[in-house]
Amino acid sequence: MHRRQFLPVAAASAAGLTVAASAAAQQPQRQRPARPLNEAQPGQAQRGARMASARPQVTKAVCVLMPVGDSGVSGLLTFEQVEGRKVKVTGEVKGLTPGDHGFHVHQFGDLTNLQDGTSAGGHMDVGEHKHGKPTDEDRHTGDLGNITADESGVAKVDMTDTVISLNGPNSILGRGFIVHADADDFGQPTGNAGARVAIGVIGIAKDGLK
Ligand SMILES: [Cu+2]
Ligand SMILES: [Zn+2]
Repeated sequence: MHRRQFLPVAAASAAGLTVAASAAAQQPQRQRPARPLNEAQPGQAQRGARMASARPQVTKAVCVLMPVGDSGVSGLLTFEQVEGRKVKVTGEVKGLTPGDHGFHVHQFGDLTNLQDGTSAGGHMDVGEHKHGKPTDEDRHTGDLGNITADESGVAKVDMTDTVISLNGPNSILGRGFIVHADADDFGQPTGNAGARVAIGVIGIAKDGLK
């Protein structure tokens, strides 16, 4: 489970919808829904608040993408934390073949193997999810789908995601980023996106701390 699933509940109560509240009043025995795994337990709330005040918030991160092997693919990605839980991803990747290319946050910001990029590990996942589309409820944390290169091999990136974060449990800081040779077809277990053609590490931007 992750936060995506409980946003609509919060939104509904914020909008003043009373249906759920009155239903609950008529059923006092009703069990509370299970608490999502990544929600703080009551005892942790105060500790969390203290840590948050002591620790600066990350508002912006960058990832310089470099070629894997002799792919000739490179790029620059910028991640901005917007509206609390959303991350806006922008940038450009060049040197690609025209068409779709898998685009994922991977487990490790480890560039020691630039020949095939395997040092970045598999898809970043907080918890245990299946591989999926960015819009799927059940997806790896790092599943950002595809980018599309034009005839000149350039892909402009402009997407917003509500699962990855620059702060908290789903933080992508220090993780790896991979662009693949082929399209992510969203098949199991990792989307059949083929070889890794560009790799980078996601780090805090120079002007990214508040
Ligand atoms: Cu990948
Ligand atoms: Zn995945």
